[in-house]
Amino acid sequence: MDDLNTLREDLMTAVGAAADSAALEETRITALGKKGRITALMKGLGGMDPDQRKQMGQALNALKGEVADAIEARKAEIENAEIDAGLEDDRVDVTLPVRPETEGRIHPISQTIDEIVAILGEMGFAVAEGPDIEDDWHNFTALNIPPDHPARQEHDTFYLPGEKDGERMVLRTHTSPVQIRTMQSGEPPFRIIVPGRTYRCDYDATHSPMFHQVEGLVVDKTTHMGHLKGCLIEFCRAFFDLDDLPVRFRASYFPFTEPSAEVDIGCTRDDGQFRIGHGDDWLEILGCGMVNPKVLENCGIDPEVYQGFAFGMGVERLAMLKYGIPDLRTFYESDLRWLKHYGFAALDVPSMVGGLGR
Ligand code: 2NL
Repeated sequence: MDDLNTLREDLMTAVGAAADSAALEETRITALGKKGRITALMKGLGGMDPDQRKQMGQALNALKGEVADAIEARKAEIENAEIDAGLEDDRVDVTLPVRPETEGRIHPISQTIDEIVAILGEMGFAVAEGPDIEDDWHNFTALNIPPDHPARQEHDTFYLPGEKDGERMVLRTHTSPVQIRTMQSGEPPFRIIVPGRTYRCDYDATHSPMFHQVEGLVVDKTTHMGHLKGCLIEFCRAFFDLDDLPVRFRASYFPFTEPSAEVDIGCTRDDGQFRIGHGDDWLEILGCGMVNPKVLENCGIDPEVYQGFAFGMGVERLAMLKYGIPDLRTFYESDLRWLKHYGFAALDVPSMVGGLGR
């Protein structure tokens, strides 16, 4: 029995000292395994006389149960400790900086369109879109550009091969056909802007065969030239983020507006270097006018009841001026180094660029 007490102490000490699951399993095998110390003693019961066997058998069974219970208890302890350690290791440090990721850039054309739309959207314009392939009537005739009009030559039109309903289709030379479609299919008042791709057969340092425009149109019963001027002066100042930017309207001609004007902003120019803002020079940035009554009539709107103003701007030109991009052709070369330099981070959201109501 003394031997058993020593064995109990030995085994209990070993169980208590087992530091992990593997050590505990080893202790279990030492005690209760096929060749374990308790197992060996049990095998010896056969050679004992009945009284001794009964006594020893009970003692051994009790010891076996005690050791097994101790192992189970220790096992639970170890497992809990292991889970705790795992949780400790896995803890997330929310103060760590984010991992660097290769990030895309917003193309300056997209950025500029987003900025223009943000400013005019805040004024109450809705965005309208339409097809890049147009028929002659929506691109020209409805806009008071009849077949023999000299403006047709100036437009360097791309014609599609073949004919549809007996006429050649064109790649739209401006976004105006979208305003025509909007006026034809809806009821005034209209307050829309139309950003989109436009096409002209021309290619040099300042012309790309595909380029972008944003046009605007307001039609209502009392719309007048004061609205046109207020809207565009405010637009120019918000877009270039200059409260006191000088803006002037210079008489011009477009077949679809009467009267027509070009809008210039103040700038300075010293030996090639120029700066937008106060100065002794002017820079043309967009065209505009009161919608020609013939255009309203072509769209089924009574020009005796309604009048409107319209404007159009070239996105590439505005992007080049605002962001100092010297060569138009680089916009479409898809050079990643260029895009990294001139592009914008996706989080620079132009929610209200510069800002109306500053
Ligand atoms: C420019 C000038 C302009 C328009 C576009 C327009 C559209 C309709 C009716 C009347 Cl449906 N006008 N658009 C008017 C004046 C100027 O664009 O220099 N664009 C780059």
